[in-house]
Amino acid sequence: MSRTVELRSDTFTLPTESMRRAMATAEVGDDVWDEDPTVHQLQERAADMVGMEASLFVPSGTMGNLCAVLGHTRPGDEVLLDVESHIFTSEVGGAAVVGGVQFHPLEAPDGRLTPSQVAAAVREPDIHHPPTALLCLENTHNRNGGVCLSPQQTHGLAEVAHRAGFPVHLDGARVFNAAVALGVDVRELTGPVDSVMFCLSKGLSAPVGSMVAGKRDFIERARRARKMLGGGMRQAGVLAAAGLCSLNEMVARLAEDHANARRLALGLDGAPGLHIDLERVETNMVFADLQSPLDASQFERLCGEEGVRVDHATPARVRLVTHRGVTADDIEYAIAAIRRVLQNQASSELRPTGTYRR
Ligand code: TLP
Repeated sequence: MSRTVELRSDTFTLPTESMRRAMATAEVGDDVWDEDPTVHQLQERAADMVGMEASLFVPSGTMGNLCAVLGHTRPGDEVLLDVESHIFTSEVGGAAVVGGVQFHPLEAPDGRLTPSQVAAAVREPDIHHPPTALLCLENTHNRNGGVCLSPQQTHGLAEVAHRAGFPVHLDGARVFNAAVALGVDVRELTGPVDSVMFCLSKGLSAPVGSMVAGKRDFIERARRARKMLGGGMRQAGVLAAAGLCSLNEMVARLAEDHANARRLALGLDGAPGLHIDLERVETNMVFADLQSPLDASQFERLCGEEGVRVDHATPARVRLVTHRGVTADDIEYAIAAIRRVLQNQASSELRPTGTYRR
């Protein structure tokens, strides 16, 4: 195999040389005792970047979202979110299991909830009802193709929640992708919400870790939740050092990943048996719908044989994600390989059924 182009996820990014150097020399302490200076530095820097009072370093985005929901709710509360959100589909129902909350999923066909939809879902105070206690948003929206919520849209949604008296948590695993794509300061996307989780370990290339940010008292509750979940790490400064490099060195370059995603989408546009909605390629993700008899798992396998790793999102949809480990040249290679897979499939479909094949 001449090369492998890894398009399954931006979670495959490897740490940079600068991260490895910073990790090797990081000053550390016991972070469960709140005595790790590098973790402190990361938490201050992260809070400042997203315009929040405080932040908390957590091992993963999943734990970060869970700490946030636990920090905002009590058992029996109801959480509004969209039906395709990562918290609802891909976090093993953790907030329901551990936090005893009830999810109230809303349909957002294009990945963006609307204020009127949220307003209509808020429960009236009534002895029969679980109290609506939290709205969760996602920016960029993973399962809807990496599309962005604008500052105005975020503001409009948050306003509904705040008027009804409950907070908003943003699953901003890729909120820096959104900020770069929209050309705004990330604070414009986090300013309207009460808490945000974002990942250091995706496009920002750190080996491990995510941040939860919000008001100081909320972060104290999230910190207790993190301890309960077993996420209290000891000399975590070794990891936080890489996270600082992510925030200081890796944000602006996300634009390259977006340009590569667009190049990939344009290069595949019109390929036989594949449909890509180019309008939805806003950041580093390309979702392609298969219109041939190939299902997504077969497509995934055939692309893998050509050295291009893609992931299936549904039985008829595949996801391709660009990141620092994928060059513009890799994109050209991937376009040619994927077109070859589709072309081979199209020609085999043309063969009459029941004929002898060597
Ligand atoms: N997403 C992963 C997979 O779980 C699908 C990926 O490869 O995209 N929020 C969003 C929007 C996410 O996309 C993810 C991870 C998370 C939260 C959870 O982060 P981790 O993987 O660090 O727990």
